[in-house]
Amino acid sequence: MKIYEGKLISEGKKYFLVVSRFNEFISTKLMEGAKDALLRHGAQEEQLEMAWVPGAFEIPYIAKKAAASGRFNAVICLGAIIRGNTPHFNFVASEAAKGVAQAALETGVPIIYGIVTTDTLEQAIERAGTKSGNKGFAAGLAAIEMVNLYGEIK
Ligand code: INI
Repeated sequence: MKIYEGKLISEGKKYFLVVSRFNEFISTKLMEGAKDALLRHGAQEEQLEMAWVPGAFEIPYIAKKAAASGRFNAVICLGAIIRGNTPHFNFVASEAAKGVAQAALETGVPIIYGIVTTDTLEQAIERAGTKSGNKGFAAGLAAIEMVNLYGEIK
């Protein structure tokens, strides 16, 4: 059986990061984590571009535009959706997840979902470089793997 696996080499590939400004304290840490993963696996700073969007709800719109431009091997979506006292959280979280998945399927470009969805601010902090690692770093690794895997399957 032939098995396909994406290598963790980001050299020569271009990445676009979409980062939400809402809960910017968390999303900046996720962005730094993703960048760290890309650079430490061989990417050069010049291969990276990023955009700030107001909130996670707006992420899919810009992720799709970046993916459809054909200039990037992968798009990485980063943000933090933290539960509040109203149902707003549910709408933002489900639209962000649905929109990112839809953008990836429609463009055929790997679009990585690095948006943390948590019940509390503490849980978000835990996922932004403390107790539970940095989900941005994990999203960066997933992007590298998907780009290489995508290139493997002819
Ligand atoms: N945006 C987030 O990125 N995280 C959140 O936790 C959040 N909550 O809970 O409200 C949030 N809301 C803003 C939303 O993404 C849009 O920017 C806004 O509704 C304008 O369209």
